[in-house]
Amino acid sequence: MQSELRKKLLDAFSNNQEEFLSGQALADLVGCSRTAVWKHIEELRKEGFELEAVRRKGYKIIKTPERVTADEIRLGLKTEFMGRHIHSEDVVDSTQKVAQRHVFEGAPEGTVLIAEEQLSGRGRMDRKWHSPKYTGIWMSVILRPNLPPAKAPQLTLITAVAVVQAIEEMTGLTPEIKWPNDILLNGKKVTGILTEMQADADRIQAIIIGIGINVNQQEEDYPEELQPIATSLAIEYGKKLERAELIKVLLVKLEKLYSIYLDQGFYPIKLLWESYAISIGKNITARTITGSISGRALGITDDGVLMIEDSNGTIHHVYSADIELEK
Ligand code: BT5
Repeated sequence: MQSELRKKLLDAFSNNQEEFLSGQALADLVGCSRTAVWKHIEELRKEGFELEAVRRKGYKIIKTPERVTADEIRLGLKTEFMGRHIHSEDVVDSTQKVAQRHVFEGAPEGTVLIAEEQLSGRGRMDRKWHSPKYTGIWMSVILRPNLPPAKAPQLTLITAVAVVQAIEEMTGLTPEIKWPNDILLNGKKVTGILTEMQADADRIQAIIIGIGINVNQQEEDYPEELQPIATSLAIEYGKKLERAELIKVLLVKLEKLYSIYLDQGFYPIKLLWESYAISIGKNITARTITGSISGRALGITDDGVLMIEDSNGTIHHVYSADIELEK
């Protein structure tokens, strides 16, 4: 009933786009009281609609929220399985959590969960991921590769290459990858990837790849502590982007790279990954849970593990860490 009223209200605005509609006119068109109209207008505002209100003239919608719906993504999506099952929600705690529920219910490979806003978006080690409404791409992809759990980190690297290629195609900008999961433009983070796994001792049951892309934020949209380290495509490219379009391009790239990986192994991906990586050949410090290792980043192994050579010539294999580049 409520949504029926909302639909009628939106129809009334759509059919009279150039005009202001008074509360009474809207109430007549929709068939409800003026108080009900007013309540729905407040709801629309909360959803991101901008309405101009002029005394004695009424209301006019001047801007609609830039929603991304599952239907919009399905329309013209050129993939075989990636994103063929897609669920979009307005507000979630974390798309990773929503994905976990779908995994549990048997969601097929390539299932995608997206949300307009995350209230508890997370990064690695339970760090927070800032995910404000309508500006970014907050999505999780479910994969079910028939692989041993040790291979899971490779999926982060495959995804990073797919994101870089998608951004390249949409903007002409070439982001850089900072091992293992940061994608940077002009040294600031534009995308973070979080790979989580459900596995038996020797087989992966499901991998959930969380991808957070800052698309249309402006600098002031970030909390102060993120402003020096975070950026968005709109900031770097100078123009807002259609998020649905970027998602579609990304799903195509991801499907392609993932299929290459399943057919030919990690080597072709490794070559691509290294061509976009900033840390290779540089002096870096890797902070791991057990301590720090400083030295020269040699590259990644065929399994996606980072190799660092310290000043004694010892080569360390790093599976998980935060990387700092030496200036
Ligand atoms: C990551 O973690 O970079 C992984 C982020 C994954 C987010 C996606 S969104 C969809 C899915 N659902 C989720 O709940 N998560 C995934 P990490 O490397 O730990 O980096 C986290 C750090 O990045 C934070 O501690 C901040 O310093 C910084 N940060 C937080 N929000 C940011 C943002 N929007 N842009 C850039 N940096 C951010």
